[in-house]
Amino acid sequence: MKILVLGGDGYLGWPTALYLSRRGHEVSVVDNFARRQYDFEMGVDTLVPIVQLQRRVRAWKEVSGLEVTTYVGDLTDPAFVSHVLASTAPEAVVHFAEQRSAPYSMIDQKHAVYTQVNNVVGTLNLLYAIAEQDRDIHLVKLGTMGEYGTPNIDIEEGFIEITHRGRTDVLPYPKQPGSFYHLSKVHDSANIMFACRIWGLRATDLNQGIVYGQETEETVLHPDLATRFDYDGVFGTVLNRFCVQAVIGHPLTVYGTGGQTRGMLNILDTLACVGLAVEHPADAGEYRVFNQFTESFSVADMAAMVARVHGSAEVTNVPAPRVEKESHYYRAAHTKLLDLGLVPHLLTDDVVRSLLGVAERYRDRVNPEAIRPTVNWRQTTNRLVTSGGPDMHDLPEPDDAGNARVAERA
Ligand code: NAD
Ligand code: USQ
Repeated sequence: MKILVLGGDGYLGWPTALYLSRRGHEVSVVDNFARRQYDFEMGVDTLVPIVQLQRRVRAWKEVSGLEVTTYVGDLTDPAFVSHVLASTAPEAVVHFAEQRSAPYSMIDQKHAVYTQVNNVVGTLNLLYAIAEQDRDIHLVKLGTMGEYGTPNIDIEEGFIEITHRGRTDVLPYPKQPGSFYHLSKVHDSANIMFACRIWGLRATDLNQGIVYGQETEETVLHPDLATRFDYDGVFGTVLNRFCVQAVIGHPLTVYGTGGQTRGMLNILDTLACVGLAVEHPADAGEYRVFNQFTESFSVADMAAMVARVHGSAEVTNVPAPRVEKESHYYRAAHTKLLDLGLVPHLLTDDVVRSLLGVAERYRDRVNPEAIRPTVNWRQTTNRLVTSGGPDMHDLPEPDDAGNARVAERA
């Protein structure tokens, strides 16, 4: 198939592009390098070094003999989106290209607005381009399990049957996301579902859990094929962070009591799930939702597991920088990808050991200053990692007026 991978320079987009290319698909990637810019902005860097996209693509050609075409541009530019779609005439578009960090979206108003404009407008431009050029194109969109939040009932895959005053309907599952980033995904989902309804588009919304891991069958073939690995307080995700922290002797930063439970998956399963979705397209006019995770764990359980496998890592409870339930019910359906044939890579001690191995290999590149969480959800203004802002431990408890006391300090 001809497949366009949007966000193909990112943590997940790049290895997915290689995976699809190796499976015989004709792959083009799009990116505006926004992710690399966030690193410059915050003064941090990926733990595993990555080379420029053009060099990555050359390395892939050398190793595999396969071509991947690149387009550099921004999805918020409708002319660019239209041009790329017309030039590639894809059968499927895999859309990873969004600002994906919850803390980044909560830094301040500017970052919240940027996140929602970038994500919602980019997706809307894409929906228009598909509707205008070829309504048969299957949109595979990366959403998030965080769209649902943590309700006190079972989470279904996208839709729930509700009986109300004697009448029954199947309705979109209620959404209670936990950041302006997660909210951008909710807005995307509503827009995509609407576009399927009015224009007959076909779309799969992959509500993905938190991904861990860095190596895939393709990225290990050459050092220039490596994908990024983030451990900083803004972009690093929980399990990847804990492994880096363990290796450099930093206590594992459990936020609050660590009772937050989340759906998790191995990066290898991200690739497999996207492949399954692409190769089993939605019907014309169908908007379907797959919950893309394989297991759920509490944050405290993940810290305990990393500490045990590592042997000498300590765990610390950091005052919770986010506003989230630390003790809650969590049971989410995730059968649709299994029904399509997904064989999950589960989180075993060996997997944790291999993550620790990646961190160990690059431990000299770790900047311990980048580890502490710097974004407090209760404030409307936070300072970035490099600007010498106050340590989270020093922050005053928020009062009812939100920022009054912080403003006083400033
Ligand atoms: P990433 O930031 O590494 O990759 C996203 C890529 O998209 C980056 O290379 C970035 O430069 C590009 N991009 C952003 N805005 C763009 C725009 N307007 N135009 C063109 N390119 C743009 O993120 P990731 O971890 O690879 O995540 C990919 C997708 O998967 C995101 O949509 C994210 O929300 C979703 N997701 C990620 C995780 C996870 O744990 N990493 C979990 C669930 C869902
Ligand atoms: N957490 C800690 N300590 C840390 C880092 C995080 O306790 O050092 C906690 C957080 O408070 C949260 C949980 O771990 O309860 C997950 O945090 P995270 O930063 O690993 O993940 P999150 O902010 O939810 O975002 C990540 C990706 C995002 C994706 C989402 C999937 O960055 O793109 O959408 O995972 S999900 O969580 O299912 O919504």
